[in-house]
Amino acid sequence: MVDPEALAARVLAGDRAALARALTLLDRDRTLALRLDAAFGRAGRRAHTVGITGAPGAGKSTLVSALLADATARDERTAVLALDPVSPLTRGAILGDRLRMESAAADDRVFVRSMTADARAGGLSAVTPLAVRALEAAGWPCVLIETVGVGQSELDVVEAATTTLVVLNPGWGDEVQAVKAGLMEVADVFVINKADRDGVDELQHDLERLVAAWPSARWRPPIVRTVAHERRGAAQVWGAIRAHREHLEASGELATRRERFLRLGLRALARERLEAALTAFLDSADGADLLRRLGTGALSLPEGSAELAARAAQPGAA
Ligand SMILES: Nc1nc2c(ncn2[C@@H]2O[C@H](COP(=O)(O)OP(=O)(O)OP(=O)(O)O)[C@@H](O)[C@H]2O)c(=O)[nH]1
Ligand SMILES: [Mg+2]
Repeated sequence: MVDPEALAARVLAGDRAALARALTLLDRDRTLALRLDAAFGRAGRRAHTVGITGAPGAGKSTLVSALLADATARDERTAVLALDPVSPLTRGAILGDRLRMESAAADDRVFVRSMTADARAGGLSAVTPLAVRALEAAGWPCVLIETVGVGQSELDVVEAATTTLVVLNPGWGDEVQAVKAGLMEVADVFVINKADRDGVDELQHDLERLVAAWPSARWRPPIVRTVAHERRGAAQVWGAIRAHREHLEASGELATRRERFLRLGLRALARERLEAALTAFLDSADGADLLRRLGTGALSLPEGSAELAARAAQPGAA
């Protein structure tokens, strides 16, 4: 049996092993996770979270490694959360990333953790805020969040970050325009990675045109060029992150970003509760009655679903 208060106290004291354990338990034992989170929330600590998104293979993990190296050289502490949606197709590649990044984690100024959750069930959306709050409680001032894949739930997660980096590559053809379109909206900083390749100026030009067309009141995302595997441009990316942070503080938007993050957590955890309540109601005698009335045609599907929603949400339902 894990004592949540004792574990939370160790996390708050900066014990790395306790933090690793708490993160493992988050997705395995949601009841315990919620008790840990209550203790973490009371501590009131905050981190700057940096979401890193982009098409598969854009160089997100390599960029994270470069950012870690640059931060450590300045003696800054940085945590990394690598989020893997459960997908049998990508398992191999993700494992490779994990091993590469975790080799950097021998340094006590770095904490790297990958977490897996079923994105289809919205698991990623619930795990992310809980994990970020655990890292904040442990005193990590900055958390880099890398997601794999560009599905809606991954985008939600990244969008809940304080600053979102969108990683692009030169020479992308029309086939990726659709992906790019989904990513553009969430960008606070554009990173042109693989700037050692042809087509950098063209991509920069396209991005500049895109940004110029945005409403003038809106933050203009800086465009930074990187060659991540050579660590080129990492310092400039940190500079852009700092500039965005200063903008958020000066404009008062920092509070809005925090609220966006908390909303994500609230919705994801509430959705889990509602799902559980729906299942419990359908499995009860009242649920069987509802299904029977639906089966005989006494009730339509819209009527049945309205009744289900209303009755499952009642305290003490089922
Ligand atoms: N030429 C060049 N190659 C790079 C650069 N950055 C990364 N790569 C290579 O691009 C490949 C993909 O890099 P990753 O960092 O795994 O990309 P990712 O975006 O994390 O990929 P997923 O996690 O699978 O979505 C690797 O072979 C890297 O070595 C760069 O700046 N220039
Ligand atoms: Mg990766």
